[in-house]
Amino acid sequence: MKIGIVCYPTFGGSGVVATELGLELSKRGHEIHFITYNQPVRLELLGNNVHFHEVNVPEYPLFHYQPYELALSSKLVDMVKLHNIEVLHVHYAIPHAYAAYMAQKMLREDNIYVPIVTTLHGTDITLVGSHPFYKPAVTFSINKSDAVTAVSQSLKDDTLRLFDIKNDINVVTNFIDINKFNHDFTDCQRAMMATDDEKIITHISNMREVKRIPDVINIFYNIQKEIPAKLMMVGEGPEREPAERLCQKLGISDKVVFFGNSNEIDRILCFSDLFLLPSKTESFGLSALEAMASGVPVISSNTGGIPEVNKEGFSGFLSNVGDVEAMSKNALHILKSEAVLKQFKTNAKLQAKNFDIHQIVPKYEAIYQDTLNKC
Ligand code: GMT
Repeated sequence: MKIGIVCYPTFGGSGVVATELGLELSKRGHEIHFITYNQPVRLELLGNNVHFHEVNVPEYPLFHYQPYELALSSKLVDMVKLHNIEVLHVHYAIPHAYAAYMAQKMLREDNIYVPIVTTLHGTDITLVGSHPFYKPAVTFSINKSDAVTAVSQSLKDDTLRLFDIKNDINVVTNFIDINKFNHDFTDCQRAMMATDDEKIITHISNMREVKRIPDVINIFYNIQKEIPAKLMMVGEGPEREPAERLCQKLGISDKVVFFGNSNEIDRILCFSDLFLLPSKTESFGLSALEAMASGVPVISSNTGGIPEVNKEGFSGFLSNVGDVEAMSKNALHILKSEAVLKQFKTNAKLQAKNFDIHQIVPKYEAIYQDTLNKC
């Protein structure tokens, strides 16, 4: 199939999922066209069946806001015509499904029908979508898609609760290429980050308020009071600076490393002992899955789709949002005993295998085929 993929090309989970999906589909013989405003961050290899088409938004002083959706719709029309794209897979209802619908209507004028598959990732539903201002556009975009998927059962339930949805929603969970994370790096740089007796705790996110960054710092503060430990903070976002100030205030700055955005998540996870994800909400929690695939147990909140990913008492522990004390206690339970830590590391890897890319991607292929059969 010739498949157009529209996503946010940033470090966020939805962009990562869209990119990994496109790459895997290309390996399976499909021709993939990424259509977005920047080359997706994890898209390193362009080749015969992987193409990137940049959406340019011309700057007109007349416009107070430059119309990205309009530029995207026009680009989609042009690319569908030029490359005979058969299916558009858009990640996020707004603005991507919305723009794709406009493209679909324009293409209809030339008797071309291209089905739209929309994947919901969470932020558009739980945070942005539920804002009354966007509700009509989100509802419309979902209902007008030819197929809709959600990355967890919890996100599907939230969508049905918050919006008046007439379409079926298929749960197709996020996935991971286990082999990519099954590393035995000969150059795993643990020794550069910590001494042998120190445990390494890691958090990866775009450091927005929803990630509850102060909880990450406070959990680590409690951990390091009892055992030697270091904290690796990976990612950029508005909560980074306040977090650095909190570390200073608590007197733990020398034990916390802020990396900024990284394309080498696997290299950081390879020396991590524990992953923290105390978010206020997560439709899925891809970073937790990436940690588990690297054999890193997860201490998380029990909200949204996280319980579908992290299994209580097996791959880690889950607590109520904001319960820093319980999360610290559980973290110490895992970290204090080498035997317990070893068991949780093994379990984390086992749990991650349930989300193997090779089991999940055929589900998308079946959905694409189904929409084509209905054309
Ligand atoms: O919240 C983020 O880190 C970014 C956001 C995104 O749009 O990329 O992540 C959402 O989609 C990911 C991939 O499906 C999920 O793993 C995240 O849980 C989800 N974030 C939220 O629901 C807050």
